[in-house]
Parts: sequence; C-alpha cells; structure tokens
Amino acid sequence: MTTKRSIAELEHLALRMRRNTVDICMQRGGYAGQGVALADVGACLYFHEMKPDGNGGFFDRFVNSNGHDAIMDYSAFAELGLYSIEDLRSYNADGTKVDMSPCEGQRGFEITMGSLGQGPSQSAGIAYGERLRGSGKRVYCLLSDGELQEGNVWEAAMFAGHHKLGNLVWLIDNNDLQAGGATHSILSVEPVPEKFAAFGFATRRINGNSIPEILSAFDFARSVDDKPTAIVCDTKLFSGCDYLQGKFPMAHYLHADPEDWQRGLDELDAKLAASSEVEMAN
Ligand SMILES: Cc1ncc(C[n+]2csc(CCOP(=O)(O)OP(=O)(O)O)c2C)c(N)n1
Repeated sequence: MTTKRSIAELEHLALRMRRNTVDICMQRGGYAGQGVALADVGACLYFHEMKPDGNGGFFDRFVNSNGHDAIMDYSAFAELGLYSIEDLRSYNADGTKVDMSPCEGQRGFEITMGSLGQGPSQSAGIAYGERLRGSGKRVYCLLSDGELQEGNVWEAAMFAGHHKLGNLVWLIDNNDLQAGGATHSILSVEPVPEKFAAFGFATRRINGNSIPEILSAFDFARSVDDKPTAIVCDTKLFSGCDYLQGKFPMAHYLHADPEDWQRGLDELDAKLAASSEVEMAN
C-alpha cells in the first residue's frame, strides 16, 4: 500500500481513512473533525508522496506537530497494517497503547507530540541533518493554524529559510479553528503564504480537501531545491462527511451521541460503496 496511487485510488483511500477516524473516535470520543478533514492530505502523503523504505515504513520522514492530529496518522496506519483497527479502537481508553497525543518511540511517530509548536523546529533540524548526511530524504511536517501563533514556529521558519532547506515541506492545516473558536477572531494568522514567503519559503495555497491540488502542490515542492516549501492547506472540519460537518462545524473535540456517530459512519459507508465501483473501473 505504499506505492504511488492514482487520484481515484487516493480518493478511495481518503474515504477509508475518514471511515477509520469515525470508527475509532465513536468508541469514546476524540478529534474526529480533524481526522476526517485531514484524510485527503494524509492519503496523498502516506500513499503517494513519501517514498517507502521497502520494510513497511518510509524512507522519507514525517513529523506531525499537532498531537491531536495523530488521529489522521492512525486512520492511515490501519490501511498500512501498522496497527489493527481493533487496537485503534482503544484510542482514548485508560491504559491504551494508541495515545491521543503519541510520544517518540510509539510506532509510526517521529516526535513526542502534545505540546504544540514543537514540530516545525524538529522537522527543520531533521531536514538540516539529512541534508548534511546527503541522504536524499525529504522531510514533511504537518502543523496547524493555531500553532502559527507560537514564536517557536517562526524561529524554525527563519532557520529553514536561512539554510535554504529544499528537502523540507511544511503543510499548514489552515482550518480557521483553534480550541477556543475561530482563529481569525482570536488571533489572526493571515496572510499565511505571505508570512512564509517573507521567511524565505516557496509557497502554495490550496484547497486541502482537493486531492488533485494537494498532488500538484507536492510536485511544486519537489521542483524547488533551494528553499523550503510551505503548502497552506485550507481545510474544513469534517470535510467529506456532510452529516457530522453540518451538525458539529466547530467541534474541536467531539463527544457525540451514538446515533450521530452512526449517521456519520453510514454516510461514509454509502460513499465507500459507490467509490469501490469507481475504483474497479480504473
Ligand atoms: C504549547 C501548547 N499550548 C496549549 C495547548 C492546548 N491546546 C490543545 S489544542 C489547542 C488549540 C488547537 O488549535 P489548532 O492547533 O489550530 O488545532 P485544530 O483547531 O486544527 O484542531 C490548544 C491551545 C497545547 N497542547 N500546547
């Protein structure tokens, strides 16, 4: 499951990832809106962009900065066979091995997550090290718009721009949401691409729920070897699951009634059934 995929295959995988997110979170609640919304970026990253290492892992490196976005990784890991869906259903349970905010050393994760704003500097350091080694590895970091309010992010941006880290790609999940409400009303981070350009990044702003746009932004990043790239992904919470999106558009953390979870799952199952037909035709 780690070779380059067609757009139809990636859309199908993103649907499966959305279903995995709802399946995992409906057990005890969780960061379902982010997992569902990040499925398109995650599918492109895990199933198309990052080079596999031939041993079930990846040659390239991915730092997910935002602890609660680990749900996106889990939804992909279920497809990659890194974790079973049964194990993932213990997410958010006492004593679980699949933490909501994973730590370094947990299978599939590069860094200790949970304290926001740490991924950018760690990914920049990793990219610098990989370049010194001449390894050819590319380094990806997913961060959130809320994290852009932290000074450490901009220290890392200054470092990455100064060192012209062409092997580094930051994906900003620009969903205009943070824990306390809409980012634009709490502390605006816009204009995001212009800010990164001022720090020496090549930039693209895309619809982060469009697989063709995500793939084209990754191609653009590969074409730039003398600058890091910031891909600003405009996403919407729960994008791709109309029922949950309509009912919980601002749910930073979702603890819903069983009927609501089930309606979300049923919608995704219906879309998956239709998508399998599309996939067969390709
Ligand atoms: C350094 C730090 N400060 C505060 C928090 C508490 N916290 C958890 S989530 C969150 C806001 C999340 O907003 P954003 O990162 O944009 O995430 P999204 O809305 O996309 O889930 C905050 C402040 C934290 N985890 N780390």
